[in-house]
Amino acid sequence: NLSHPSRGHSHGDEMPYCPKTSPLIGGPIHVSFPSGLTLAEVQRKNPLVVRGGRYRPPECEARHKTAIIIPHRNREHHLKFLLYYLHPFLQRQQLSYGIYVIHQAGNYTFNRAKLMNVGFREAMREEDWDCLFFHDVDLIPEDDRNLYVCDANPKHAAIAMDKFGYKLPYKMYFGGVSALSPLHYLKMNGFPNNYWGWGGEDDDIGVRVSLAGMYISRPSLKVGRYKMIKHKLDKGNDINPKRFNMLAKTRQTWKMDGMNTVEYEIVSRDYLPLYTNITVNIGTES
Ligand code: UPG
Repeated sequence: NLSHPSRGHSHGDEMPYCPKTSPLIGGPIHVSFPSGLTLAEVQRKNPLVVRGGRYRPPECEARHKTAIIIPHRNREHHLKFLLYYLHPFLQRQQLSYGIYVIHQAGNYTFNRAKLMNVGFREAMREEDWDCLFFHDVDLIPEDDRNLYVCDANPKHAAIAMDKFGYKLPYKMYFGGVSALSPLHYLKMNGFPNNYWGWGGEDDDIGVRVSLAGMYISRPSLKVGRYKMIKHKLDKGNDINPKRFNMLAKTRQTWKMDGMNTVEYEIVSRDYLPLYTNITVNIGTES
């Protein structure tokens, strides 16, 4: 018997679990960036997505509950394309999911990793997610066999990006898109809070994985493919000149800086039709 009692949501009392492999998965996806695309159009194409960007498969009980955490500021144009591709992608994988955009308030230097810590705490406050995907706004997955579920170890999903010739640039690379279970995340004390500006934080996170006694898992090169929406370095995200010095000290700092020390103020939480937007004041470099 594959069915189990309803957990009090709108589905019928007895729903079978979704199959282990979704029959809706089709493999490679042709990614292009249609001009004139609007969020209203994305909404129209995803009628089953509900308030806050939540979805559960209508025909079966999902085996996995995944939250997507997107660090964001001034990239509305990229966000629109990501939502356009990601909603149908996740639906074809028959996941129960929610999309969170963590928007840094103000004009102070951007801090991607700290925004991820905010996203982790705020998403887990709402729901018992079993996997969190930390997802750059400008990376579009190109194959829906790249499953947005967690592995036994932290997973680096963006193994093959077009900008690196669809190869891993170096063995410890952990940037772009990664997936951790709540246990993985807490075991490594989350992500660092003190990388302001561009660079280094993704390598620090990769080092934390191994310092916490875990490994990096990855999908195959064939499946973990991503197209990056081309962009220049953003205003307010200058290259962090301290990144090499900081990286050399991760072993000494990871337990003292991370999820156990993150401080921030929520400015607003908006349950929009295609995603939950959390605008947050993360302060400035101390
Ligand atoms: N971002 C914004 N607004 C900004 C700056 C950054 O939304 O003003 C977000 C956005 O999600 C973006 C991500 O931060 O995708 C990373 O910044 P980006 O300037 O796009 O860096 P890239 O050089 O494209 O990305 C690589 C890695 C990334 C890592 C970064 C710095 O893919 O994961 O964070 O290098 O190490």
